[in-house]
Amino acid sequence: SSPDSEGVTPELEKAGLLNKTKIAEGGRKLRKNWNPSWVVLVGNSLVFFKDPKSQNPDSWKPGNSRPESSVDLRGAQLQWANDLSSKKNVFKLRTVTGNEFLLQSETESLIREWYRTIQNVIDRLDKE
Ligand code: I3S
Repeated sequence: SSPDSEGVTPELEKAGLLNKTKIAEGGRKLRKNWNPSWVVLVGNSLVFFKDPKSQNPDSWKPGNSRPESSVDLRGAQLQWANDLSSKKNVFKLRTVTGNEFLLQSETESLIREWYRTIQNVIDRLDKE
């Protein structure tokens, strides 16, 4: 049988490199610090990896590398946020706990695809 025959490993929905900054923690505003981040959408979570060495499709698997942080998408909100940055193609992700992130790509099609995929997960969780 396959290693995941019991369904313990959640489905990998999407992974890629985006620019990321956290702008609020628990509702408290933070100073921006943009950095490239390897972003993985898996199950109900968006997982961020800092280490460039971990930028491969197996990175998200348990034990393969340590995530910088992880966001629970249940109840989260997405909105385009070009007003919050001088950069183009920016959206804001806000968690139920009041953590806020900006995610950005120079490639419009790529950031649109991320927005759509994350919104689909949020919508799916809203219906549960
Ligand atoms: O919204 P802000 O505060 O103008 O964001 C810029 C600053 O955070 C800036 O950092 P310092 O104020 O520490 O120098 C960043 O380097 C910029 O990238 C931020 O603006 P953008 O427009 O890139 O989100």
